Amino acid sequence: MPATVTAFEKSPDRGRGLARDMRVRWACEEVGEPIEVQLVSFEALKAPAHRARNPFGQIPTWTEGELVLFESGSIVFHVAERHPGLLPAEPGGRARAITWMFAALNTVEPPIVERQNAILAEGHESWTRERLPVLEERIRKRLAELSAYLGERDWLDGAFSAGDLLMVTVLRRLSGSGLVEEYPNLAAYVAHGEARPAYRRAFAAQLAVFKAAPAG
Ligand code: GTB
Repeated sequence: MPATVTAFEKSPDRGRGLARDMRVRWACEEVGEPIEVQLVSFEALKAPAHRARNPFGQIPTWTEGELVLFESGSIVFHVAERHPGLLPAEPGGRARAITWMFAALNTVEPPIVERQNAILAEGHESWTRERLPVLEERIRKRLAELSAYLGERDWLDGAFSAGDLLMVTVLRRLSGSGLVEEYPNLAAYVAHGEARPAYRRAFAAQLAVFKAAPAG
């Protein structure tokens, strides 16, 4: 039986593939692992049945028989570990790809999440206008460092890996801000990820959910 992944019934990103189920969908498409997607309302996220899957009441979760996982990075790692294609077999390359997974989630994503929270949750506060440039400078620092490392490389370390998959989804969270475009090699890197057939299938699947949801 395929594993079940939870996703927003009605994603606030309006089908732009910015919510974290997109990472899991993409990883599964890369390795050919079929999944069932269970759509969850905001109310249901905080109900005991969902908190039994994720104590923090968030998507995505992964249910595979008795195994229940949460945290998108952990789920992507679980998928990548059990199939060829997302982690190199050679131990050094594998360890470096895992390092990039952590870098995407622990070093690059936090300031991006801060900015998104400032806009979505604190946009009405008087101090948000002054705070945003500070948050954007923090993001630029990380983007500049990543851009300098990436240089002319296609991917972060040799072949495409779960590290790239997570990094591309993290950078996509800046869509519409113009920040990634300040670093042409990062913009090209994101476009390269988005051009992968597996990415396109995953994107289409989450977009179909948004299109099928009643307006409002
Ligand atoms: N660290 C966890 C992980 O990586 O899985 C974080 C999970 C998480 O933040 N999930 C969010 C959630 O369930 C959805 S993805 N939020 C509901 C809640 O906390 O009550 C974050 C997200 C939300 C919206 C947009 N957007 O509109 O663009 C983008 C990303």
